[in-house]
Amino acid sequence: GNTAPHNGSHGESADASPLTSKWKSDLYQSIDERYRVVKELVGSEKDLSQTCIELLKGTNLTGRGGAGFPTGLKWELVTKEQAETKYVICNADESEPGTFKDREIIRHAPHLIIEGMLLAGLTIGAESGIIYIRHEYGPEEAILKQALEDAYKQGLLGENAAESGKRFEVEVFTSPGGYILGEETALLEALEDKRGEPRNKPPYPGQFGLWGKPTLINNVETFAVAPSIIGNGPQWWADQGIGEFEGVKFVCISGDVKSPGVFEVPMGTTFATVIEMAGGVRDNKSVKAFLPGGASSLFLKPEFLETPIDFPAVKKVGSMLGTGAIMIFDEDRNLYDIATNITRFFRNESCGKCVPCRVGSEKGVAILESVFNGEYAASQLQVLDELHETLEETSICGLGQVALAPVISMLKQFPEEIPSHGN
Ligand code: L3W
Ligand code: SF4
Repeated sequence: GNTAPHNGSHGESADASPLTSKWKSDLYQSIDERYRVVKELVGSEKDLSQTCIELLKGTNLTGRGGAGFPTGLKWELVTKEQAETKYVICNADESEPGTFKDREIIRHAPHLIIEGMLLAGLTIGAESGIIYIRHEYGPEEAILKQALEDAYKQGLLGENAAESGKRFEVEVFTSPGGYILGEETALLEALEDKRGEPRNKPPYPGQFGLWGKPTLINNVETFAVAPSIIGNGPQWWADQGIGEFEGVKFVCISGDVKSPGVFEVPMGTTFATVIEMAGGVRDNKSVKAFLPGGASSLFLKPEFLETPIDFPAVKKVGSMLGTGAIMIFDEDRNLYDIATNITRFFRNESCGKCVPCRVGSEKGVAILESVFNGEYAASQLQVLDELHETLEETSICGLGQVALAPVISMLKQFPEEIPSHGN
């Protein structure tokens, strides 16, 4: 792969993001190199569909929305579906607390997302793509619309997309708002103008998606890295990581660090290194705990800060990399309070479709608050284990399944944080 240093200049954005200098040249192509991959592929003799699937399957790329389903396999499954109409959807409804990487990618490299969607459309045999964006991302939506206009002007999108002889169009849809609408099937319901509640899965959107048609849904970051992988090959992707770890990851770091922000890091970088990149812990305090992958992940002790950033590696130490949203809590933070607040968030965002999640998340918050206020003895917290088990087994979507997991991980690992009130 071409790893020659690039000065990061990309044409139109004068906004000096802290992110800019952290991007690698191969991902962050200059304006002249835009849409290089799709143009090369369309111009070659290769079967574009088969090539894209093979190259993606040749890597360990997994979905960057947090759940980590293998990307190449997803593209292949949707390709194999027999249907006249298929859709490509980019999930830009970034709402997981602590997660703001997709916003940076949209701001600084919208053309990579469009190229990724176009490659996906030509691969699976879809003629339309939709970017589903959260409504608070107004400035980013404007950037995307400008980039789409440019892509149409260049002939990348339209009746004969990139001179492929095939039609591919992309439009932006603004989410009506709400965390749960980022769940892929709730997102589909919202697009169909229905109440935004998750559907039962299976069938997965790959089989039964928008208007019942096979639909490929990927996260912003997944689409943005796909062209580089397809253009440079699996070995290049593997080489981007440190040692045995493959590829790159966009991480967001927030909480008690001096300069919260988004960084593109090689897989295998440690959490401790990302803290350093963010200027270190605020006021030179020490870390009491951290969340490696957003509000849905499990709390980890500081001894795990040396864990390499990688999906299996974080799983091995008992949490998950999720969306790559690293939240740092210093020695003076009250973890009970923080974990209760996370539980409140899920309680508030529960769509109410299933009873265990609707009632259970409320019950969880009530128990946590009662112990905090001294109305219940701390021993009551044991009930949360059973409640979590019920929610995990009976909730139809990820929200209910993980609603109580972070607080339970906190209680188990940091029992000293539990309010005692002398009992
Ligand atoms: C075909 C199969 N496709 C799975 C597809 C599925 C989906 C993807 C992952 O997210 C996570 C949770 C929370 N044939 C398939 C298949 N798929 N099996 O793979 O599916 P799944 O069900 O594992 O997860 P999910 O519902 O996509 C749940 C996390 O999301 N979360 C919050 C996320 C917030 C953001 C954000 O703001 N950006 O991502 C909250 O619950 O941790 O792990 O495409 O169709 N056999
Ligand atoms: Fe709605 Fe919760 Fe059920 Fe998900 S688990 S569908 S958020 S009630």
